[in-house]
Amino acid sequence: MSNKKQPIYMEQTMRWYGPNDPVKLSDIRQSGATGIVTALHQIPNGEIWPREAIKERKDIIEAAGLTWSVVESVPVHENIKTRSGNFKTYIKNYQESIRNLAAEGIGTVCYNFMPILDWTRTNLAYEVENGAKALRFEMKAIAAFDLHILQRPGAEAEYSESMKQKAKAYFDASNEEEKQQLVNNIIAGLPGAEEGYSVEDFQKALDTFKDIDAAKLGENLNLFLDEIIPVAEESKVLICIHPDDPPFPIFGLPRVVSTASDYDRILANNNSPFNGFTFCTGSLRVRPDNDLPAMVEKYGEHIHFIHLRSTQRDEEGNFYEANHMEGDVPMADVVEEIVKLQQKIGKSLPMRPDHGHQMLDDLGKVTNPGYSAIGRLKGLAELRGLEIGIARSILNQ
Ligand code: DNO
Repeated sequence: MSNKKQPIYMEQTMRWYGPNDPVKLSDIRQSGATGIVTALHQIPNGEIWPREAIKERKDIIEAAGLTWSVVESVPVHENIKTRSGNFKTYIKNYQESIRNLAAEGIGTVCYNFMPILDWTRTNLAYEVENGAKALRFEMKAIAAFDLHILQRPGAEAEYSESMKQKAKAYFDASNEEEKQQLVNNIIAGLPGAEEGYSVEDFQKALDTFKDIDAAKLGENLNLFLDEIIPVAEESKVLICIHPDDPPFPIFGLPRVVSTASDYDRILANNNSPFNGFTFCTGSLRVRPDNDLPAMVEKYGEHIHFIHLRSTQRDEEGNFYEANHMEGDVPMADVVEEIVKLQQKIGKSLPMRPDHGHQMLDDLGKVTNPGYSAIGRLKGLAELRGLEIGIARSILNQ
């Protein structure tokens, strides 16, 4: 026994939305997680995160016996994505927030570069076959919103005839309350999204991207990183971009972090070890062309943070969030690559079990969609066991 090598395991973390989260730090502690992933959601997008506010939040986390491991997210202001308005000030503010986080000892920052909307789902209570509830993305619901509620100019040309028919049927069969629910689900802002919109404001926000295609947005991301990564290096803060969710264009908006070639482009611009990725398996695997174990192997040294969850897709682009060990994500293969990576780099990577079904007692509670306690606890328990089993079998044969 004694001559067995001690494997390096992932750092188990959970997302916490701050003092108003119905899932308390004490609940998270009981899950066995040791790290917290959170953000100062009260600070308006674009403003500097003051050192005192960071310290105050960190103290609350530490008083609960936990560590603030990762910031998810310091949001990127829309003006930075379009390089318009006050973008220069917002970039300076972002640099300052990184320095302030570093000064408080927080060394990993997640962000995304999705225009206007953060993650998008159409149904937040899709009942799976055992009665638990999952998050779902349905193409015909997106098209119904786009064509019949938003009535976005040019949208007609972006859907096939059969999708247009399905969208019309879906819209006609929905009552007012259901239509309102759909609007809220799509544009009011899911947990963690720092912006919410009315239908009118949403169209105005879309208009700000009318001259920005994927090439331009990719360039704007590079220009942002040109200014952020040197500060990250100086402050020793790992910066990690979350993939697009879903990883294909919606509402005519460009996407720049959906595939391995997007990863290549980001690293070709700046290959610093501080420039990296939040490897979100559930988001990436909505595209069948993303080979997740191969991506861990290839980009491993730039993977600074891991979201483990699964999705189940169909040919039309619909998907729902499957149990962590089911669906299209080959979870055991992914975890095996992560185990190998950690031994290779000699470092434990922070991981959170992403989302989870609303189940058991949580079905009767008000929860943040995707972030109820029990579903994530189940995910974490399964992932922890999977990792231990794999590490033992590949490292101690
Ligand atoms: C959803 C999350 C995203 C993510 C951001 C990162 O559950 O994974 O909201 O936090 O896109 O900036």
